[in-house]
Amino acid sequence: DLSLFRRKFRGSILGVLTGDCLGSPYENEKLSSGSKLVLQKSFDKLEGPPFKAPVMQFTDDSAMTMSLAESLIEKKDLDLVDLAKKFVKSYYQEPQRGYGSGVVTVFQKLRGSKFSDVLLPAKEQFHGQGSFGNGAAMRVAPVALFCYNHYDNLREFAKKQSLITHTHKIGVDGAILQAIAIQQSIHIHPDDQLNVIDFVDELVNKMNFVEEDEEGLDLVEAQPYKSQLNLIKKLLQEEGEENPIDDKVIKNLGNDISGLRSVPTAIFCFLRAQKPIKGIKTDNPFRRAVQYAISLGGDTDTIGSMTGAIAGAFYGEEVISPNILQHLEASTDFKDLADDLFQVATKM
Ligand code: 8NA
Ligand code: MG
Ligand code: MG
Ligand code: MG
Repeated sequence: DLSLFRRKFRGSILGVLTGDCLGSPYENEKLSSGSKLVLQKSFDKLEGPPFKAPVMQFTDDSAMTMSLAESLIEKKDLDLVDLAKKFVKSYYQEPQRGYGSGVVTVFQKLRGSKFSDVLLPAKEQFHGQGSFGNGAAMRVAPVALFCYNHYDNLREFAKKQSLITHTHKIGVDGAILQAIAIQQSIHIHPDDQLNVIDFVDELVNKMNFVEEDEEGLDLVEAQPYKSQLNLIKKLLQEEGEENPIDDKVIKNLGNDISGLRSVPTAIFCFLRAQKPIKGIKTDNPFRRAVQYAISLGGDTDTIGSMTGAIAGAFYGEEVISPNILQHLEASTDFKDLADDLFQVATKM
């Protein structure tokens, strides 16, 4: 059913934008119960009757997603030199979009070396360790969509697009995991009852191979994402509506700028929001997921955005309030990008 896939493509890309724009005002906060109420009210207001207000700006998460989508559409393939050029061009046009402090060095070196080796600057980050930030994961949605019917390509493309900025195993595997989660969501019909434990088990199986395939650095945990996914399962089995243990979720899964302590959190938020969550008053499961992700605090724009990408891919665009979209910067451009990506991906 192609029209369902088209709606899922739009849902995922607009999900990136929604979580980013709505999450960024809370970046680095630990939300008190008062702030959580403010968050609830701001969602209510945005969803309600149209009103005049300046649009909410997107940040690096959506900017880099846009570059990746544009490159895939234009080249009908993953072209790392073109992608590096698009990332750099977009950064220098709008450097104020809240980029990570490390990644800016990569952009400077890429431009300074005239893109002679697009993989070198990222390798030099953090004394040769590479970045473990969530920056490669936060932008990966277009790869998941482009490769929605080709699992091997998805793994390879998710990894390669990471290497322009993130070479640390944690940074790369976070992007692969986020791409796989989006792809799984695309292939489940939104009217079917989602078995959240099966969803995680499938991720565990796939990440088992991903993490086995690669030589680890000196990580305490040999398969750290697999461990976090097993924690997700435990938390899902423990949590009831009356007992959302936010502190426990934050402590176990994390809410920071590293891939390891943000990608699994986004997946958890999507799955947890299948059921009501105390303090989050909405019947809309997409909103519930994104609002919950933001309410956990920390890297709110990025975790909100990654949650939105997965949830949007599952439910499709109709679950995202058009009233909210009207308040988001460039939302029609992002919708058009999703359509162009759909055109290209369905011809592959
Ligand atoms: P990045 O590659 O610059 O990584 C982000 C940060 O993580 C770096 O600045 C370092 O502090 C730290 N880091 C990453 N790898 C290592 C390492 N190997 N050793 C020591 N420290 C390391 O940026 P990114 O593209 O991964 O972006 C990640 C996040 O930063 C995103 O949320 C993005 O929006 C951005 N950001 C976050 C904040 C925030 O404070 N939450 C603020 C502005 C921007
Ligand atoms: Mg951001
Ligand atoms: Mg930011
Ligand atoms: Mg962020």
